[in-house]
Amino acid sequence: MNCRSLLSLIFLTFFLSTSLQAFQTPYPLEVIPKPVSYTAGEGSFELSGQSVIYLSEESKEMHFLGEYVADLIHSATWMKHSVQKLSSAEQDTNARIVLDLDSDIEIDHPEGYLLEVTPKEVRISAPTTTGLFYGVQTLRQLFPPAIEHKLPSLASNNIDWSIPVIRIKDYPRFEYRGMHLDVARHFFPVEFVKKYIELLAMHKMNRFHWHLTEDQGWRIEIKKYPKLTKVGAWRDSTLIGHYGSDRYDNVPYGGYYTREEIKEVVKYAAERHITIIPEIELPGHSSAALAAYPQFGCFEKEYHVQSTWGVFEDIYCPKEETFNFLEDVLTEVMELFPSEYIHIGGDEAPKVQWEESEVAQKIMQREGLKDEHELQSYFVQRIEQFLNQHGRQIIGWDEILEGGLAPRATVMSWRGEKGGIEAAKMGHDVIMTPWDSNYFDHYQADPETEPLAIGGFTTLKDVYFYDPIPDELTDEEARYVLGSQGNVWTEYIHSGDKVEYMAYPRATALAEVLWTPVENKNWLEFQTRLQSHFKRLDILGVNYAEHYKR
Ligand code: TNX
Repeated sequence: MNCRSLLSLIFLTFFLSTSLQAFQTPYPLEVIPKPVSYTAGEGSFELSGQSVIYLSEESKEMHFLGEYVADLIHSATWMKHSVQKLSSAEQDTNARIVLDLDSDIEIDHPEGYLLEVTPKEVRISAPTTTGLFYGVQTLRQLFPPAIEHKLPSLASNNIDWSIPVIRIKDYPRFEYRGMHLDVARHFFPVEFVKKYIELLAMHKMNRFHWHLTEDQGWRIEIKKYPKLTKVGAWRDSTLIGHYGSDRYDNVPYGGYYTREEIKEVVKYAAERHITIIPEIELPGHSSAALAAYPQFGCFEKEYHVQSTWGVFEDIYCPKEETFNFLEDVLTEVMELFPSEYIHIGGDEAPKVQWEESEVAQKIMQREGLKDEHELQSYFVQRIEQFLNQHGRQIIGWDEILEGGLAPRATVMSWRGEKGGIEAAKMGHDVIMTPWDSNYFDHYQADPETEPLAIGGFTTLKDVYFYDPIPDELTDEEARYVLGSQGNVWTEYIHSGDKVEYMAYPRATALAEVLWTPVENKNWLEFQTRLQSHFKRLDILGVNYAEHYKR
């Protein structure tokens, strides 16, 4: 057989197997990310006005879950379900929804769940409330998309709210399932951030990486250093068009989150089983902080909150005053964010100012450091030690490998997977965010027809086919890859609508990469599921990109 016919045969086999898989599906389970396994049965469960939501035990978290389900149903259907403790349910004859926290169920995964639908009952069982929450998210997607209405539509009476008998067993492939948002290049208000988080929860993502400081703006209130937001949160002007256009709008721009707002967002995320990882950039990307407190730079010069994009030479000076300042800042950050991980940036830090600074050079001599990369490593290690002493761990961009990796650091690999592979081989935890598949600020279709973006080209399909485990790693080393994340840098993203346009549907593909076993993934069938998912996103008011809408 020649090479061409062999290729055709492979293609045909692949095509038949993928399409057969789609047809064999006993019931079109339109859930994203696709569950691990399920079996469908006969009949269906009818929601009724008399149904009750039962909790196997009473706790704040269980009540939140019960009310979350009750609200979802009530706001779309007018059917009001009471939330009660399970014991009172024994004689109950009406259809019921049971949330059962059960450490003995046959799911050997802390985030897994079992969802069993019979004509009489919907039962979600899980060893943790996190598992229950994911079961609830699946239940949500078993209802028709109209369940997403926040006000019942006139048509809601005619909607069939039943769901078919089914048994779903499900758990995630990766423990770190994240999305990032840069709120520094452009600022997004609390209401938008909450909407972004709720969407992550719907897709069973569990980390929100909140990029809070940058050259172009400092976005988190710090009590001890009020100028960080009084000065650092505001820039005079913003670049118009692409990098290098040299055109500016001359409109002052800024904003920041107060401590109260941050607490509100952290609580909102925690209720949705999402950990927020705050990022405080150091030693580079720090123009805004230095504009507020120039004494922490190496030179007596005027620093500015930047109004264009790129990499700037301004950098924190590695002197004791700077470490004291950063430790104070991080102390307040730790007060606000319970996350074990704090992201400390570490990327794109030019060393020119350190080369030229007597202070920096003396510190290098004192510490016996051979070059400025080692000085960066010294800087990061001091911060790591401080955070470790307070029970926290650092994550840094892959540049933290240069000059020596801090002993317990987790590496976020963005310049491809190289840094991640190197770190995993050294026994460090890794989060994969390679720019060619995970940068949702890149174009997703022909730039000619797309709104302005930074560049690059990453289609929905590229995201769907990304696998966070590189071939180069042995099984042992692959265990250090905790998962992956989509990054939404906002140099060219001025509004929440545009964030959604860039993030969706690419984030849905990433959610499936992170949750679903590889053997269950199917690109053709994913696109079919996506069609009803789009209806859901429509009702939720998500401004997703429509290239894959049929
Ligand atoms: C690189 S990813 C950056 C960001 C930019 C982004 C634009 C990383 C660690 N640094 O500062 O916003 O590219 O795609």
